Amino acid sequence: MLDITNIISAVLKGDEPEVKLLVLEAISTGEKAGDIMNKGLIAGMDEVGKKMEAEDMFIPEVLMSARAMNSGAQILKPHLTEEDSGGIGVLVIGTVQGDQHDIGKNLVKMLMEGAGFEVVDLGTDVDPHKFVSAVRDNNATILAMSALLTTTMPMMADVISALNSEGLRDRVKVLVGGAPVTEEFSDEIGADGYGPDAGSAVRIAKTLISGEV
Ligand code: B1M
Repeated sequence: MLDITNIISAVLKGDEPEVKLLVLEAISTGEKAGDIMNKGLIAGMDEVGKKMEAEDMFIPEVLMSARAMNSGAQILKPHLTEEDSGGIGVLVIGTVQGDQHDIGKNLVKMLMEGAGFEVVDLGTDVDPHKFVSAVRDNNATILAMSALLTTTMPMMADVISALNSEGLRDRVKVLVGGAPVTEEFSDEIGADGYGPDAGSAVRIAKTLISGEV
C-alpha cells in the first residue's frame, strides 16, 4: 500500500501533478477515500497552516498547496459520495463576507451533493443579503455557512439576523462550520446545527431535515 504521508509532502510542496498521481495510486491500491482525504490531503493542509503561522510559508505557496489539495479532492469526489440521487432538499452554501477560504466549504458541498442535496453554491465573501435572497429564491431547506477567520465568524450571526428580519428564519435550518467555529458559538448565535468536519455536517444536515432535532 502507498504511504499516505507522501501525499502530505506533495501538498506541502504545492506539487499538483504529484498530488493527483499519489491520490490515484492510493485509490488503486485500495486505500479508503476518507483516509486519503483526512490523513493525506487535510493533514497536508494542516501542515501548511502551521508553516503559514510560523511564517515559513507565504500566500503564493499556500495557494499552490490549496490548488494541489483541491485537485486531489476532485479525484476523490466520486469515491466519497454515498449516493448520487438528488432530491432530498435544497441547500444553499457559502463562505461568509470578508472570508476567501473555500476548501472546507467545497468539501462540504461535495459531500452534500453526494448525500442527495441540490446544492446552490454562492462561493466566498458572501454578504448577508445574498444569503437571504438565495434562501428565498431557491426555497432552501438548509443554509450552510463556512468561516475560517475569527474576524469573519460574527458574520454568521448577521446572516441569522437578516433571515429573522425577512421573516425567513422559521423556513430554513441554519448549519455552521469552519475551523474557528464551535458548538458553543453555534448555540450562541442561534444556529440549528454545527459540523466540526464535512462528514458530520452531512449527518447533521440529514438529521435537521428529518426533524429529529
Ligand atoms: Co488562510 N488562514 N488566510 N488562507 N488559511 C487560516 C485559516 C489560518 C488559521 C492560518 C494560520 O495563521 N495558522 C489563519 C486564520 C487565523 C484566525 O482567524 N484564527 C489564516 C489567515 C490569518 C489568513 C489571512 C488573513 C492571511 C493574510 O492575508 N495575512 C488571509 C485572509 C484572506 C481572507 O479570507 N480574507 C488568508 C488567506 C488564505 C489563502 C487565500 C492564501 C488560502 C485560502 C485558499 C482557499 O481557500 N481557496 C489560505 C489557506 C489555505 C489557509 C489554511 C492554511 C488552510 C485552510 C484549509 O483550506 N484547510 C488555514 C490554516 C488551517 O486551517 N490549518 C488558514 C483545509 C480544509 C479542508 O479545512 O476549511 O477548516 P477547513 O474545513 C474543514 C472544517 O473546518 C469543516 O470541514 C472541513 C473538513 O472536513 N468545515 C465545515 C468547513 N466549513 C464548514 C461548514 C460546515 C461544516 C463544516 O457547515 C456549513
